[in-house]
Amino acid sequence: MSATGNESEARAFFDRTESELLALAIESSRADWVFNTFITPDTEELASKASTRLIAATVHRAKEANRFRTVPLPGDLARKTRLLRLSLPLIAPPDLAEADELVRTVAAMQTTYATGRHAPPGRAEAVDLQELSRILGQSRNPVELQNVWIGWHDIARPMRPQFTRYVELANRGARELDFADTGAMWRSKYDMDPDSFALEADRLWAQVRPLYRSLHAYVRRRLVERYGPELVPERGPIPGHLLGNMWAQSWENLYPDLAPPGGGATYDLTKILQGRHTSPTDMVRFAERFFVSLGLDPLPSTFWERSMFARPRDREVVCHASAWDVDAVEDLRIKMCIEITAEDFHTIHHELGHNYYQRAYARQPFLFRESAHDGFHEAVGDTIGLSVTPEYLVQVGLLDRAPPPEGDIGLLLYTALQKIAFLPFGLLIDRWRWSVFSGEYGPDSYNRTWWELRERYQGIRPPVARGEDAFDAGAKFHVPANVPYMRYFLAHILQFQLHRALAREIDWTGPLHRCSIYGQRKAGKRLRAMLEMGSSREWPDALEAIGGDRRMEAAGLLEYFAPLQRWLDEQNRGQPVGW
Ligand code: X8Z
Ligand code: ZN
Repeated sequence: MSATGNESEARAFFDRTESELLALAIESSRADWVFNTFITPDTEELASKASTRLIAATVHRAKEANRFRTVPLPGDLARKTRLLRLSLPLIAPPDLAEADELVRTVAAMQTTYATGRHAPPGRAEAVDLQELSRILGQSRNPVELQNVWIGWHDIARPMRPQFTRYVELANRGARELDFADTGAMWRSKYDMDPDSFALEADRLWAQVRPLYRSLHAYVRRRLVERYGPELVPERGPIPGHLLGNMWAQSWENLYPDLAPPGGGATYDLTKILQGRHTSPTDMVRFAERFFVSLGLDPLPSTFWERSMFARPRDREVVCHASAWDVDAVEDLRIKMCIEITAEDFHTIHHELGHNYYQRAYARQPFLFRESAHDGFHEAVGDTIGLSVTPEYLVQVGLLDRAPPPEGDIGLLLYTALQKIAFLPFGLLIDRWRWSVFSGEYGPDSYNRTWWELRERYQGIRPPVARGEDAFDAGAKFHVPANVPYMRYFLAHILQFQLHRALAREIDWTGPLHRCSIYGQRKAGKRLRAMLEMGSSREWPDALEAIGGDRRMEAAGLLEYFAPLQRWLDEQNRGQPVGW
């Protein structure tokens, strides 16, 4: 067949396929929304059914599209041929019973996670993850912390056999589409071969690892002072229940204990928001106004009518924050159990970043309604969050006066506890899952290997010995929910790269951590150009559209934290670093 024959055949095929998959994706999204905001056996079943239908159709069409893989096609069609088989994070086996079992298993694990409860010491009734997280963030009583940590991690025990079966069936699905396993499928989404991507992640980690080790050493020393060397080894890994977060993935709740002596007079955004009786809706309005200040449109009225901002009292929901574009055009929503805290203020910006991305690429064909790669999706809202500077808070009336630059080490330390502490965690979740999917880590060593990686990358250990009867990876949302995690590692590096690119766009000459693009239409235009591309081009093109670079690099991050790195080096002089 002639090239033009291939081209017109392929074009007709993708037109048909995209409208078919769009309809199924919307159906699945609606069912999933109802499941996520009203968990019952019925909604679990309906959501599973709709998801199974979408997966089956995607597999069917992806196999048909195999015939285009070896013929020359114009750029857009060649790209669609590549993206179709990568469009879902879960592929089911062809056998209908097995497909059904796989999708139901994932839904069941999600329900277990979302409905997990534990009664902390001295409390008669069991409480949810939010309440347990509050205790973990605020208590400094190691007995209570350990109890709450174990209580939550134990909710994942029953997932172990389900997870084992899920790995088996998901791999069977991925092989149907010619991937070695589900991990290889996840790693194939970055416009390079899966092995090169693994090396790329390592390359980025090597750039930021020294800063993480410095932060770890400083934090460990302060924790030794608080809890004593019996609990916190002076040269070893830190017990994970003492870092202010259930997964030790970000440590900003420890800030009051860690603030630079004398120089840490910053401000407490949580106190400010609570003092002003800010409502969840007010918090979302702040974030929306930021995007609008860049020249983007206000959110549609349906966003305010259909979003879920608070945990309902009368039903089980998935509280883990997420952003939705239910009709893949205008029906944007977020689902969050908002608390009036600085942490949730940032998470709201994160979620609206997703919504604004979704809306910007809504005019692309269905298969390009995605981010450049998934790290970009996770980075956009966080990039805006980096512009929540003291000067910005003054501008929007949340702060009377910006603190003097002497307080900047405090500010940087706070941000590092949020974002530098996160990096090894962001990396290791999928380092672990890739090895699980490849069969290198089997069910008989799930927990041992999990803790080996936690220790190697993060330098933390569990509060008590955890055997193979536990399934501690399952106590983190994205594992039972089958959400790939490397995207967050990438986003934590990329957001500084994007922030620096936008700072340059507005000719910013001050320190990066004091730069806010609030109200800067010129920066908004750049951002928008990148967002509107969706996944129509390879991600280096998107990166170039915003800042000129074609590679992901940690240079922006390292520049942002350079003053803190110097300060940490001084603090750590003569002290043990590493574990
Ligand atoms: O899951 C999220 C977002 C939704 S995409 C709230 N994040 C990761 C997490 O909570 O573990 C954002 C940062 C990392
Ligand atoms: Zn996100």
